[in-house]
Amino acid sequence: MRICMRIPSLSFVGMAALLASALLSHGEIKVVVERNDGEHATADFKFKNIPRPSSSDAASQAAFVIVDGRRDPNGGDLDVLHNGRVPAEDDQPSENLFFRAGTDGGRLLIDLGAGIEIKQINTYSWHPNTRGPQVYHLYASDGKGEAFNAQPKRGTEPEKCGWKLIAKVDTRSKDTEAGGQYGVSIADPDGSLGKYRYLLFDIFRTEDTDGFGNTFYSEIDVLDRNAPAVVEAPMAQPAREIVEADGGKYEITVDTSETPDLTEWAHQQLAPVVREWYPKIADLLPSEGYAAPRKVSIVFKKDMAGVADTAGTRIRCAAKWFRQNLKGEAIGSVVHELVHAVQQYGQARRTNPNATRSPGWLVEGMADYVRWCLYEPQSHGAEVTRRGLARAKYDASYRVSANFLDWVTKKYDKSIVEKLNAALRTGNYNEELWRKQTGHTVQELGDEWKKALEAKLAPPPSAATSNAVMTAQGEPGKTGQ
Ligand SMILES: [Ca+2]
Repeated sequence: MRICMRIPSLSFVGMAALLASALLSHGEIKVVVERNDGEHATADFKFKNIPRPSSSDAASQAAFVIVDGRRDPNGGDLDVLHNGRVPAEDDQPSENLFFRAGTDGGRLLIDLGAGIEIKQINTYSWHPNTRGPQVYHLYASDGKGEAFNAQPKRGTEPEKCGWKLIAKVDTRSKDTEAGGQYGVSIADPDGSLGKYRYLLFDIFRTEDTDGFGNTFYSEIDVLDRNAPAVVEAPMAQPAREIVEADGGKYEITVDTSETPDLTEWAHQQLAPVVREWYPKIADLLPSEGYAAPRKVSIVFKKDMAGVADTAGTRIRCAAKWFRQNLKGEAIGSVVHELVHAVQQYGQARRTNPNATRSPGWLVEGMADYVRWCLYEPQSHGAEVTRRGLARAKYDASYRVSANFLDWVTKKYDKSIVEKLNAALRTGNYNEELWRKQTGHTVQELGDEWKKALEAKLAPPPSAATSNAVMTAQGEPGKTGQ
Protein backbone atom coordinates (compact mmCIF):
# COMPACT_ATOMS: atom_id res chain seq x y z
CA MET A 1 0.00 0.00 0.00
CA ARG A 2 1.05 3.51 -0.45
CA ILE A 3 -0.11 6.96 0.43
CA CYS A 4 0.78 10.30 -1.03
CA MET A 5 0.84 13.29 1.20
CA ARG A 6 0.93 17.01 0.69
CA ILE A 7 1.75 18.48 4.01
CA PRO A 8 0.93 22.11 4.76
CA SER A 9 3.80 24.30 5.84
CA LEU A 10 4.20 25.36 9.42
CA SER A 11 6.78 27.67 10.82
CA PHE A 12 8.42 27.26 14.17
CA VAL A 13 10.88 29.45 15.95
CA GLY A 14 14.40 28.17 15.29
CA MET A 15 13.39 25.91 12.48
CA ALA A 16 10.55 25.77 10.07
CA ALA A 17 9.44 22.22 9.72
CA LEU A 18 6.75 20.34 7.98
CA LEU A 19 5.92 17.06 9.45
CA ALA A 20 3.57 14.37 8.38
CA SER A 21 1.58 13.41 11.39
CA ALA A 22 -1.20 11.52 9.74
CA LEU A 23 -2.23 8.39 11.50
CA LEU A 24 -1.09 5.48 9.46
CA SER A 25 -2.42 2.02 9.38
CA HIS A 26 -0.15 -0.95 9.45
CA GLY A 27 1.99 -1.40 6.35
CA GLU A 28 1.49 2.04 4.91
CA ILE A 29 4.44 3.87 3.51
CA LYS A 30 5.03 7.13 5.29
CA VAL A 31 6.44 10.23 3.64
CA VAL A 32 7.82 12.88 5.94
CA VAL A 33 8.63 16.32 4.58
CA GLU A 34 10.53 19.01 6.40
CA ARG A 35 11.58 22.46 5.32
CA ASN A 36 14.09 24.82 6.85
CA ASP A 37 13.25 28.29 5.65
CA GLY A 38 15.87 30.62 4.24
CA GLU A 39 16.54 32.10 7.63
CA HIS A 40 17.08 28.81 9.40
CA ALA A 41 18.65 26.64 6.73
CA THR A 42 22.32 26.02 7.47
CA ALA A 43 25.16 23.98 6.08
CA ASP A 44 24.53 21.18 8.57
CA PHE A 45 21.19 20.17 6.97
CA LYS A 46 19.61 19.57 10.32
CA PHE A 47 15.94 18.63 10.44
CA LYS A 48 13.64 17.79 13.28
CA ASN A 49 12.71 14.25 12.30
CA ILE A 50 14.62 13.52 9.14
CA PRO A 51 18.18 12.26 9.64
CA ARG A 52 21.05 14.37 8.42
CA PRO A 53 22.43 13.34 5.02
CA SER A 54 24.72 10.34 5.17
CA SER A 55 28.04 9.51 3.56
CA SER A 56 27.92 5.75 4.11
CA ASP A 57 24.42 4.71 3.09
CA ALA A 58 23.64 2.12 0.40
CA ALA A 59 23.41 4.82 -2.29
CA SER A 60 27.02 5.92 -1.72
CA GLN A 61 28.32 2.96 -3.71
CA ALA A 62 25.33 2.60 -6.05
CA ALA A 63 25.31 3.39 -9.76
CA PHE A 64 23.30 6.47 -10.73
CA VAL A 65 22.09 6.86 -14.31
CA ILE A 66 20.00 9.53 -15.99
CA VAL A 67 17.44 7.51 -17.90
CA ASP A 68 15.63 10.45 -19.44
CA GLY A 69 16.11 14.23 -19.49
CA ARG A 70 19.35 16.14 -19.45
CA ARG A 71 21.50 17.27 -16.58
CA ASP A 72 22.16 21.01 -16.46
CA PRO A 73 25.93 21.41 -17.03
CA ASN A 74 25.89 24.47 -14.74
CA GLY A 75 25.38 22.09 -11.86
CA GLY A 76 27.29 19.16 -10.46
CA ASP A 77 27.48 15.73 -12.05
CA LEU A 78 25.53 12.68 -10.88
CA ASP A 79 28.05 11.94 -8.16
CA VAL A 80 26.93 14.98 -6.12
CA LEU A 81 23.75 13.02 -5.40
CA HIS A 82 25.60 10.34 -3.45
CA ASN A 83 29.00 11.77 -2.53
CA GLY A 84 28.06 12.28 1.10
CA ARG A 85 28.55 16.00 0.75
CA VAL A 86 25.97 18.75 0.93
CA PRO A 87 26.10 22.37 -0.20
CA ALA A 88 27.27 25.00 2.25
CA GLU A 89 24.96 27.65 0.84
CA ASP A 90 21.47 27.96 -0.56
CA ASP A 91 22.57 28.54 -4.14
CA GLN A 92 25.59 26.41 -4.87
CA PRO A 93 25.05 24.85 -8.31
CA SER A 94 28.21 22.72 -8.27
CA GLU A 95 26.99 20.76 -5.23
CA ASN A 96 23.58 19.98 -6.70
CA LEU A 97 22.21 18.05 -9.62
CA PHE A 98 19.37 19.64 -11.55
CA PHE A 99 17.86 19.11 -14.95
CA ARG A 100 18.41 21.57 -17.75
CA ALA A 101 16.63 24.93 -17.67
CA GLY A 102 13.34 24.99 -19.53
CA THR A 103 12.83 21.22 -19.39
CA ASP A 104 10.48 19.26 -17.17
CA GLY A 105 12.85 17.20 -15.09
CA GLY A 106 13.72 13.66 -16.08
CA ARG A 107 14.17 10.13 -14.85
CA LEU A 108 16.94 8.91 -12.62
CA LEU A 109 17.88 5.28 -12.00
CA ILE A 110 19.70 3.99 -8.94
CA ASP A 111 21.15 0.50 -9.16
CA LEU A 112 22.11 -0.70 -5.69
CA GLY A 113 24.01 -3.65 -7.16
CA ALA A 114 21.96 -6.23 -5.28
CA GLY A 115 18.57 -6.46 -3.67
CA ILE A 116 18.50 -5.03 -0.14
CA GLU A 117 15.83 -4.54 2.47
CA ILE A 118 15.32 -0.82 2.20
CA LYS A 119 14.57 0.84 5.48
CA GLN A 120 14.34 4.41 4.31
CA ILE A 121 14.92 6.64 1.31
CA ASN A 122 15.82 10.27 1.99
CA THR A 123 16.16 13.10 -0.52
CA TYR A 124 17.62 16.51 0.18
CA SER A 125 17.49 19.80 -1.73
CA TRP A 126 18.31 23.46 -1.15
CA HIS A 127 17.62 26.62 -3.09
CA PRO A 128 16.40 30.13 -2.20
CA ASN A 129 13.60 30.00 -4.72
CA THR A 130 11.36 27.61 -6.66
CA ARG A 131 14.22 25.17 -7.20
CA GLY A 132 14.00 24.22 -3.52
CA PRO A 133 10.88 22.04 -3.35
CA GLN A 134 10.84 18.43 -4.54
CA VAL A 135 8.30 16.87 -6.86
CA TYR A 136 8.82 13.27 -7.90
CA HIS A 137 7.36 9.80 -8.17
CA LEU A 138 9.45 6.99 -6.78
CA TYR A 139 9.37 3.46 -8.15
CA ALA A 140 11.25 0.36 -7.04
CA SER A 141 11.99 -3.03 -8.53
CA ASP A 142 13.90 -6.19 -7.81
CA GLY A 143 14.56 -6.41 -11.55
CA LYS A 144 13.42 -10.00 -11.74
CA GLY A 145 10.19 -9.68 -13.64
CA GLU A 146 10.22 -10.84 -17.24
CA ALA A 147 8.94 -7.53 -18.55
CA PHE A 148 11.43 -5.56 -16.51
CA ASN A 149 12.84 -2.49 -18.22
CA ALA A 150 15.61 -0.91 -16.16
CA GLN A 151 15.54 2.36 -18.09
CA PRO A 152 12.01 3.27 -19.08
CA LYS A 153 11.89 6.71 -20.68
CA ARG A 154 9.08 9.19 -20.28
CA GLY A 155 6.09 7.86 -22.12
CA THR A 156 6.65 4.36 -20.77
CA GLU A 157 4.74 3.71 -17.60
CA PRO A 158 7.12 2.14 -15.11
CA GLU A 159 4.33 0.12 -13.55
CA LYS A 160 3.87 -1.66 -16.86
CA CYS A 161 7.50 -2.75 -17.08
CA GLY A 162 8.32 -4.31 -13.77
CA TRP A 163 8.29 -1.33 -11.40
CA LYS A 164 6.21 -0.68 -8.30
CA LEU A 165 5.16 2.82 -7.33
CA ILE A 166 6.46 3.52 -3.83
CA ALA A 167 5.50 7.15 -3.26
CA LYS A 168 4.45 10.38 -4.89
CA VAL A 169 6.27 13.29 -3.35
CA ASP A 170 5.30 16.92 -3.69
CA THR A 171 6.66 19.33 -1.10
CA ARG A 172 5.23 22.47 -2.66
CA SER A 173 2.89 24.51 -0.53
CA LYS A 174 0.62 27.45 -1.13
CA ASP A 175 1.28 28.74 2.35
CA THR A 176 5.00 29.31 2.29
CA GLU A 177 7.66 30.64 0.00
CA ALA A 178 9.10 27.94 -2.19
CA GLY A 179 12.69 28.60 -1.22
CA GLY A 180 14.47 26.73 1.52
CA GLN A 181 16.12 23.52 2.46
CA TYR A 182 14.00 20.41 2.05
CA GLY A 183 14.31 16.94 3.44
CA VAL A 184 12.00 14.12 2.36
CA SER A 185 12.03 10.79 4.11
CA ILE A 186 10.17 7.75 2.77
CA ALA A 187 9.84 4.80 5.09
CA ASP A 188 7.49 2.07 6.18
CA PRO A 189 6.57 1.91 9.86
CA ASP A 190 7.14 -1.85 9.65
CA GLY A 191 10.82 -1.18 9.10
CA SER A 192 11.18 -2.14 5.46
CA LEU A 193 9.93 -0.67 2.24
CA GLY A 194 10.67 -4.01 0.63
CA LYS A 195 13.61 -5.79 -0.91
CA TYR A 196 14.72 -3.97 -4.04
CA ARG A 197 17.77 -3.54 -6.21
CA TYR A 198 16.56 -0.69 -8.44
CA LEU A 199 14.99 2.68 -7.71
CA LEU A 200 13.55 4.98 -10.34
CA PHE A 201 12.87 8.64 -9.65
CA ASP A 202 10.53 10.35 -12.07
CA ILE A 203 11.44 13.95 -11.28
CA PHE A 204 9.31 16.97 -12.26
CA ARG A 205 9.95 20.67 -12.26
CA THR A 206 8.21 22.66 -9.54
CA GLU A 207 6.88 25.37 -11.85
CA ASP A 208 6.97 26.46 -15.45
CA THR A 209 6.45 30.20 -15.13
CA ASP A 210 10.12 30.59 -16.02
CA GLY A 211 12.82 28.20 -17.16
CA PHE A 212 14.19 27.66 -13.68
CA GLY A 213 11.84 25.22 -12.05
CA ASN A 214 14.12 22.20 -11.78
CA THR A 215 15.01 21.31 -8.22
CA PHE A 216 18.55 21.57 -6.85
CA TYR A 217 18.98 18.03 -5.49
CA SER A 218 21.88 17.84 -3.02
CA GLU A 219 21.89 14.22 -1.88
CA ILE A 220 19.89 11.00 -2.06
CA ASP A 221 20.31 8.44 0.69
CA VAL A 222 19.11 4.84 0.71
CA LEU A 223 19.27 3.13 4.08
CA ASP A 224 19.75 -0.63 4.23
CA ARG A 225 17.72 -2.17 7.04
CA ASN A 226 20.42 -4.76 7.70
CA ALA A 227 23.44 -2.47 7.52
CA PRO A 228 25.10 -0.86 10.53
CA ALA A 229 24.14 2.70 11.43
CA VAL A 230 25.23 5.12 8.75
CA VAL A 231 27.77 7.91 9.12
CA GLU A 232 26.48 11.45 8.88
CA ALA A 233 27.80 13.60 6.06
CA PRO A 234 30.37 16.10 7.28
CA MET A 235 29.00 19.58 7.72
CA ALA A 236 30.02 21.68 4.79
CA GLN A 237 32.15 24.71 5.46
CA PRO A 238 30.77 27.90 3.99
CA ALA A 239 32.19 28.28 0.51
CA ARG A 240 32.82 31.96 1.13
CA GLU A 241 34.66 32.50 4.34
CA ILE A 242 35.43 35.99 5.53
CA VAL A 243 38.73 35.96 7.37
CA GLU A 244 38.99 38.86 9.77
CA ALA A 245 42.54 39.97 10.45
CA ASP A 246 44.09 42.38 12.90
CA GLY A 247 40.97 42.58 15.04
CA GLY A 248 38.65 43.17 12.10
CA LYS A 249 40.76 45.88 10.48
CA TYR A 250 41.07 43.68 7.39
CA GLU A 251 38.58 41.34 5.78
CA ILE A 252 39.90 38.75 3.37
CA THR A 253 37.24 36.70 1.61
CA VAL A 254 38.27 33.18 0.69
CA ASP A 255 35.87 31.91 -1.95
CA THR A 256 35.83 28.23 -2.90
CA SER A 257 32.29 28.11 -4.24
CA GLU A 258 33.57 26.86 -7.61
CA THR A 259 35.77 24.27 -5.95
CA PRO A 260 34.03 22.81 -2.87
CA ASP A 261 36.70 20.13 -2.52
CA LEU A 262 39.13 22.90 -1.50
CA THR A 263 36.82 24.49 1.08
CA GLU A 264 37.99 22.40 4.02
CA TRP A 265 41.66 22.93 3.16
CA ALA A 266 41.11 26.67 2.70
CA HIS A 267 39.40 26.87 6.06
CA GLN A 268 41.88 24.74 7.99
CA GLN A 269 45.19 25.56 6.31
CA LEU A 270 44.97 28.75 4.30
CA ALA A 271 42.75 31.00 6.42
CA PRO A 272 45.05 31.03 9.49
CA VAL A 273 48.04 32.03 7.34
CA VAL A 274 46.06 34.76 5.60
CA ARG A 275 44.84 36.03 8.96
CA GLU A 276 48.40 36.26 10.29
CA TRP A 277 50.24 37.37 7.18
CA TYR A 278 48.06 39.95 5.48
CA PRO A 279 48.51 42.45 8.36
CA LYS A 280 52.20 41.51 8.58
CA ILE A 281 52.73 42.26 4.91
CA ALA A 282 50.85 45.55 5.28
CA ASP A 283 53.25 46.49 8.10
CA LEU A 284 56.32 45.36 6.16
CA LEU A 285 55.44 47.53 3.17
CA PRO A 286 54.29 50.91 4.46
CA SER A 287 54.54 54.28 2.79
CA GLU A 288 53.50 57.73 3.85
CA GLY A 289 49.75 58.25 3.88
CA TYR A 290 49.11 54.74 2.58
CA ALA A 291 46.73 52.21 4.04
CA ALA A 292 46.69 48.69 2.65
CA PRO A 293 43.35 47.63 1.15
CA ARG A 294 40.91 46.75 3.91
CA LYS A 295 39.15 44.15 1.80
CA VAL A 296 40.79 41.55 -0.36
CA SER A 297 39.28 38.50 -2.02
CA ILE A 298 40.90 35.17 -2.83
CA VAL A 299 38.84 33.23 -5.35
CA PHE A 300 39.57 29.67 -6.42
CA LYS A 301 38.75 29.17 -10.11
CA LYS A 302 37.97 25.69 -11.37
CA ASP A 303 38.97 26.30 -15.01
CA MET A 304 41.89 28.71 -14.62
CA ALA A 305 45.27 27.79 -16.09
CA GLY A 306 48.58 28.66 -14.43
CA VAL A 307 48.99 29.27 -10.71
CA ALA A 308 47.51 32.53 -9.43
CA ASP A 309 47.24 36.22 -10.24
CA THR A 310 46.17 39.46 -8.65
CA ALA A 311 44.22 42.33 -10.16
CA GLY A 312 43.67 45.16 -7.72
CA THR A 313 42.43 43.48 -4.57
CA ARG A 314 41.17 40.33 -6.24
CA ILE A 315 43.41 37.27 -6.13
CA ARG A 316 42.53 34.37 -8.40
CA CYS A 317 43.91 30.91 -7.79
CA ALA A 318 43.97 28.09 -10.35
CA ALA A 319 42.31 25.15 -8.57
CA LYS A 320 44.00 22.51 -10.72
CA TRP A 321 47.48 23.67 -9.73
CA PHE A 322 46.49 24.11 -6.09
CA ARG A 323 45.10 20.57 -5.82
CA GLN A 324 48.50 19.25 -6.90
CA ASN A 325 50.44 21.48 -4.50
CA LEU A 326 48.36 21.52 -1.33
CA LYS A 327 51.19 20.03 0.71
CA GLY A 328 53.86 22.04 -1.06
CA GLU A 329 53.81 25.50 -2.52
CA ALA A 330 50.07 26.26 -2.37
CA ILE A 331 49.93 28.51 0.67
CA GLY A 332 53.18 30.31 -0.12
CA SER A 333 51.88 31.24 -3.54
CA VAL A 334 48.89 32.94 -1.90
CA VAL A 335 51.29 34.83 0.39
CA HIS A 336 53.07 36.01 -2.78
CA GLU A 337 49.76 37.29 -4.20
CA LEU A 338 48.88 38.97 -0.91
CA VAL A 339 52.06 41.02 -1.33
CA HIS A 340 50.75 42.22 -4.70
CA ALA A 341 47.44 43.16 -3.07
CA VAL A 342 49.40 45.31 -0.59
CA GLN A 343 51.87 46.73 -3.14
CA GLN A 344 49.25 48.55 -5.24
CA TYR A 345 51.96 50.15 -7.37
CA GLY A 346 49.39 50.94 -10.05
CA GLN A 347 48.16 53.79 -7.91
CA ALA A 348 51.39 55.75 -8.54
CA ARG A 349 50.21 56.62 -12.03
CA ARG A 350 46.93 57.93 -10.69
CA THR A 351 48.50 60.21 -8.10
CA ASN A 352 51.81 61.17 -9.71
CA PRO A 353 51.80 62.46 -13.29
CA ASN A 354 55.58 61.90 -13.49
CA ALA A 355 55.44 58.41 -12.04
CA THR A 356 58.35 56.21 -13.05
CA ARG A 357 57.88 52.69 -14.26
CA SER A 358 57.98 49.85 -11.73
CA PRO A 359 60.49 47.24 -12.90
CA GLY A 360 58.70 43.91 -13.09
CA TRP A 361 61.65 41.99 -11.67
CA LEU A 362 61.57 44.12 -8.54
CA VAL A 363 57.80 43.86 -8.09
CA GLU A 364 57.92 40.06 -8.35
CA GLY A 365 61.22 39.78 -6.54
CA MET A 366 59.77 41.66 -3.58
CA ALA A 367 56.68 39.42 -3.49
CA ASP A 368 58.94 36.35 -3.52
CA TYR A 369 61.24 37.93 -0.93
CA VAL A 370 58.36 38.26 1.52
CA ARG A 371 57.19 34.79 0.67
CA TRP A 372 60.42 32.77 0.64
CA CYS A 373 62.67 34.74 2.96
CA LEU A 374 60.17 35.90 5.59
CA TYR A 375 57.12 33.63 5.45
CA GLU A 376 58.78 30.30 4.74
CA PRO A 377 62.58 30.61 5.07
CA GLN A 378 62.68 26.98 6.21
CA SER A 379 61.71 25.87 2.69
CA HIS A 380 64.83 27.50 1.21
CA GLY A 381 62.80 28.23 -1.91
CA ALA A 382 64.82 31.34 -2.85
CA GLU A 383 68.22 29.75 -2.52
CA VAL A 384 70.35 29.71 -5.64
CA THR A 385 71.66 26.27 -6.39
CA ARG A 386 74.91 25.39 -8.10
CA ARG A 387 72.93 24.47 -11.21
CA GLY A 388 71.08 27.79 -11.20
CA LEU A 389 74.19 29.85 -10.56
CA ALA A 390 75.05 30.52 -14.20
CA ARG A 391 71.65 32.10 -14.82
CA ALA A 392 71.56 34.00 -11.54
CA LYS A 393 71.16 37.71 -12.23
CA TYR A 394 69.89 40.20 -9.68
CA ASP A 395 67.07 41.21 -12.03
CA ALA A 396 66.10 37.64 -13.02
CA SER A 397 62.85 38.24 -11.09
CA TYR A 398 60.91 36.05 -8.68
CA ARG A 399 62.98 33.90 -6.33
CA VAL A 400 66.37 34.86 -7.76
CA SER A 401 65.68 38.56 -7.20
CA ALA A 402 64.26 37.62 -3.81
CA ASN A 403 67.64 36.09 -2.96
CA PHE A 404 69.32 39.32 -4.09
CA LEU A 405 66.99 41.50 -1.98
CA ASP A 406 67.64 39.28 1.01
CA TRP A 407 71.39 39.62 0.52
CA VAL A 408 71.24 43.43 0.20
CA THR A 409 68.99 43.59 3.26
CA LYS A 410 71.42 41.58 5.37
CA LYS A 411 74.63 43.06 4.05
CA TYR A 412 73.80 46.75 3.50
CA ASP A 413 70.43 48.00 4.58
CA LYS A 414 67.77 46.39 6.75
CA SER A 415 65.16 48.78 5.35
CA ILE A 416 65.99 48.50 1.65
CA VAL A 417 62.76 46.63 0.79
CA GLU A 418 60.65 49.13 2.70
CA LYS A 419 62.36 52.06 0.94
CA LEU A 420 62.04 50.46 -2.49
CA ASN A 421 58.38 49.73 -1.82
CA ALA A 422 57.61 53.32 -0.82
CA ALA A 423 59.38 54.65 -3.91
CA LEU A 424 57.59 52.22 -6.23
CA ARG A 425 54.19 52.99 -4.76
CA THR A 426 54.58 56.75 -5.10
CA GLY A 427 56.08 56.55 -8.59
CA ASN A 428 59.46 57.81 -7.39
CA TYR A 429 61.57 54.74 -8.01
CA ASN A 430 64.86 55.14 -9.84
CA GLU A 431 68.14 53.28 -9.64
CA GLU A 432 69.76 56.12 -7.71
CA LEU A 433 67.90 54.86 -4.68
CA TRP A 434 70.21 51.83 -4.42
CA ARG A 435 73.28 54.06 -4.34
CA LYS A 436 71.75 56.39 -1.82
CA GLN A 437 70.95 53.54 0.53
CA THR A 438 74.02 51.35 0.07
CA GLY A 439 76.74 53.44 -1.55
CA HIS A 440 76.69 51.14 -4.61
CA THR A 441 74.76 51.05 -7.85
CA VAL A 442 72.35 48.18 -8.32
CA GLN A 443 74.71 46.72 -10.94
CA GLU A 444 77.60 46.84 -8.49
CA LEU A 445 75.46 45.22 -5.85
CA GLY A 446 74.41 42.59 -8.37
CA ASP A 447 78.03 41.80 -9.20
CA GLU A 448 79.04 41.56 -5.56
CA TRP A 449 76.07 39.36 -4.76
CA LYS A 450 76.91 37.08 -7.64
CA LYS A 451 80.53 36.78 -6.49
CA ALA A 452 79.34 35.90 -3.01
CA LEU A 453 77.08 33.21 -4.48
CA GLU A 454 79.94 31.84 -6.56
CA ALA A 455 82.23 31.71 -3.56
CA LYS A 456 79.56 29.98 -1.55
CA LEU A 457 78.67 27.44 -4.21
CA ALA A 458 82.06 26.79 -5.82
CA PRO A 459 83.09 23.16 -5.47
CA PRO A 460 85.65 23.36 -2.67
CA PRO A 461 89.08 21.76 -3.08
CA SER A 462 88.45 20.28 0.33
CA ALA A 463 85.85 20.79 2.98
CA ALA A 464 88.37 22.26 5.41
CA THR A 465 89.44 25.02 3.01
CA SER A 466 85.86 25.79 2.19
CA ASN A 467 84.91 26.26 5.80
CA ALA A 468 87.89 28.53 6.34
CA VAL A 469 86.82 30.71 3.41
CA MET A 470 83.27 30.96 4.62
CA THR A 471 84.37 31.95 8.09
CA ALA A 472 86.69 34.56 6.67
CA GLN A 473 83.70 36.08 4.84
CA GLY A 474 81.85 36.28 8.07
CA GLU A 475 79.04 34.09 6.89
CA PRO A 476 79.23 30.95 8.94
CA GLY A 477 76.13 28.86 8.66
CA LYS A 478 75.42 30.11 5.16
CA THR A 479 77.54 27.59 3.40
CA GLY A 480 74.76 26.41 1.14
CA GLN A 481 75.28 22.77 2.05
CA1 LIG B 1 25.97 15.60 -2.33
